[in-house]
Amino acid sequence: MTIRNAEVLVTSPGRNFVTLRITTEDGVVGLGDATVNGRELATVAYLREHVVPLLIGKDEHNIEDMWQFLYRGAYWRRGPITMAAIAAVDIALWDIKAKIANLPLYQLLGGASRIGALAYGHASGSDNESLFTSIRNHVDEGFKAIRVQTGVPGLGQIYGVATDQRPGERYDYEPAKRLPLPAEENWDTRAYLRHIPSVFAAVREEFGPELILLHDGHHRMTPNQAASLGKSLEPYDLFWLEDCTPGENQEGLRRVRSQTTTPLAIGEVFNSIHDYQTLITEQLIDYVRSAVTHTGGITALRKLMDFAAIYQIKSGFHGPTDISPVGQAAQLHLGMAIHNFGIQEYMKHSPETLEVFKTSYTFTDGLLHPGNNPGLGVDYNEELAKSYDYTPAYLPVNRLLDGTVHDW
Ligand code: CS2
Ligand code: MG
Repeated sequence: MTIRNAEVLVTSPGRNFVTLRITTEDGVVGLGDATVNGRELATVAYLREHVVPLLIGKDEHNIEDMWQFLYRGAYWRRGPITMAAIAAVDIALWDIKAKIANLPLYQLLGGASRIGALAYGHASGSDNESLFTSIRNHVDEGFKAIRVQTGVPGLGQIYGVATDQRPGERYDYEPAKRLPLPAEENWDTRAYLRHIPSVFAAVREEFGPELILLHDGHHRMTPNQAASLGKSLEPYDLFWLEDCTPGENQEGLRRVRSQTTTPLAIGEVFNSIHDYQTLITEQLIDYVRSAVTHTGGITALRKLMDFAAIYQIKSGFHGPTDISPVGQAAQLHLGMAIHNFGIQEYMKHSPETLEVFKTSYTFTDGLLHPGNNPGLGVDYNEELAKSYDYTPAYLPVNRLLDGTVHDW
């Protein structure tokens, strides 16, 4: 059997998504996610101009060969756009292989290693009161694990803080704004470092010791600042402190690791197993944050997790709304099968998005399950998708109070 057709589908139900649809000569369809937030059209062009012509007539069963062909054959390796394009092909081919086998994908990846995947949701508030409301909303929805982001006195809009929610209201935060230019946000790390420990003290006071809490430093601290925050958060028993310092400086984590026992998670902006070499072999992190879409697909992420398993490092796959339901389903299937699963990020997609992408995954008592439909279990409503035109959107840019550009 061979690949008869491959199409790059772009839609924007609330936010932009790029999906690759591969069809075999027998009409079996596979979907893959190639969404890179704020740079969507780059993967569209890479796929349409440089990858789709290479797929037609190829044997859809040879997933590893296809992966190597697209990675080594490109000569120019790695990077977010290349690896998202390869990921889209890889995910679609695994979807096809599982559909041909008439099995849910996790069965092909080794079967279920657990009854479900522990998931964490996003809670935020401009102050502690509104944060508590957001946390209660998530607890009421069944979340056992919650990421806490909060406003910082003196600073305006910052990362991860959605409009304050009323009781029962959905956390709705889309950082990529549909504007002609990136919005600029202000940042002051010292104000943040003074404020955050008091927030976790208040949350533990209000919700007790058992609720699983996570926090995202979003790449904003120096290694020494990250070490100091990690230490000051130790009394509040966080599941992890994420992206505490830019991960490109892998050695920088040695400083953090030597100063605190707060678990560390990194990797959502990484694109390759090579980005983790020092972090994993020196056990400088506890969780791999890569998303299947940005790391070359299921084939590559599974190898990364096998490497991490040797060092008892677990998964914490990146799952915000800019990972499409196709990408989320793919990493959920992988998360069900691998032994060293840690936790899955679950920022719920909008009702509009879930009308275009019909998913089979379920969320019960804090656990996600991919469902048992053949393949990924995601269908794409093309008619509806066509009604949502692509709309340029940018992630914000961050500036320190003196105007210096800083990590957003
Ligand atoms: C974040 C993301 O979910 C997370 O952990 O770091 O929301 C990130 O900001 C977005 O994916 C950027 O597109
Ligand atoms: Mg993050």
